[in-house]
Amino acid sequence: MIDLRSDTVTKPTKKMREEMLKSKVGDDVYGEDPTVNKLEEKAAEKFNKEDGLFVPSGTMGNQIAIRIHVNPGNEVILDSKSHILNFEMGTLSNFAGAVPRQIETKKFYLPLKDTRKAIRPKEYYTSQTDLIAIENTQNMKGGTIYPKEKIKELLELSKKRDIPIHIDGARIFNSSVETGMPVKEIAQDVDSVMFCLSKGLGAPIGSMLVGNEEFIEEARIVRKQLGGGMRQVGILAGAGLYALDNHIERLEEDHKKAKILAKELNKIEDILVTEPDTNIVMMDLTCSKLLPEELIGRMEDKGILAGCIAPQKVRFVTHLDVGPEEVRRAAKKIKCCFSKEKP
Ligand code: TLP
Repeated sequence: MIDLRSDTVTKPTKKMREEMLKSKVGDDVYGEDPTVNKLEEKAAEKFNKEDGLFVPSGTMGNQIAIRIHVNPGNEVILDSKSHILNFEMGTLSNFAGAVPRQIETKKFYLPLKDTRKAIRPKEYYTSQTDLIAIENTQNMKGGTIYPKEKIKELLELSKKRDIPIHIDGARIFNSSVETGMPVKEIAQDVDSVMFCLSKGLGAPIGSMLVGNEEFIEEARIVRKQLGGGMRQVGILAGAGLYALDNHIERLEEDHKKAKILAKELNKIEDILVTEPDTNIVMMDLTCSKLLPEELIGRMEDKGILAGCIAPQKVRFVTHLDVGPEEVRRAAKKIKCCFSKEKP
């Protein structure tokens, strides 16, 4: 099977497993796991933030941040296509008591004017806006990079109106590698960032939260409330450290593979595939006779896995475990799935 459902499917490499095996461990709830401590320091350093926290998943990282930034009943401004809103099971409302104020936009950023309008007035009888959450790269928008100048605009607004900004940076290293901008620059002055070790970076489990000391101190408490306090978890932190040391630059290869795939798929009639910024290729089937579910079934019969994460759209994600030749092979087979007769 050529698995292009997500970059979450990557398996730890032999070298990563060796590193995991060597990792020193301790009880992290007591703060005694040396490998976790090292990983948290390293993450904070990379982002030029005061501190970091290892969390089991990206969802938990985002939700901890929302819980800290937002008072129950208050609002978080986010894109209507954001992962936080669409794929985190309503946890922002269920756990943090936050009200989503979503902005519908076809752009690859939150337009300043719309964001300003979405901020609630400072009246005691309305919910207040406590957070702006952005995503970089943007999953449902085909792995697009959130433009740095647009983050700057939001930061000015956020300072003026005293509203923190959180980045769901599950794939922020893809954005960094593609733009050549270090993550500390992308996330400069932003209040908190979550990034995933378990996606393109290839670790089996784990995400990180970074922010100031006070934020991370609170995050540690909220993580424990959620049952996310882990014990001898250095074996996983070891994988994370290995990923940060060895798997960042190689993300460029995933982007190249995505471009190859997109170019080939674009030759198919009646479908639309835009040139990917990073490692996510979105195929729009609106004008095709084939339904996404049908295509997915046909592809599966030919040994190719992909996902349908939005209406009329099929998503392909390139990653560490799929080489360029496999991607080319996949493209050929996918093309056959569009021939009139069921292949
Ligand atoms: N995304 C997964 C699915 O949930 C859709 C994927 O396959 O892409 N933020 C963003 C932008 C994400 O894409 C994801 C995972 C998360 C947060 C959550 O991370 P996990 O899966 O570790 O909870």
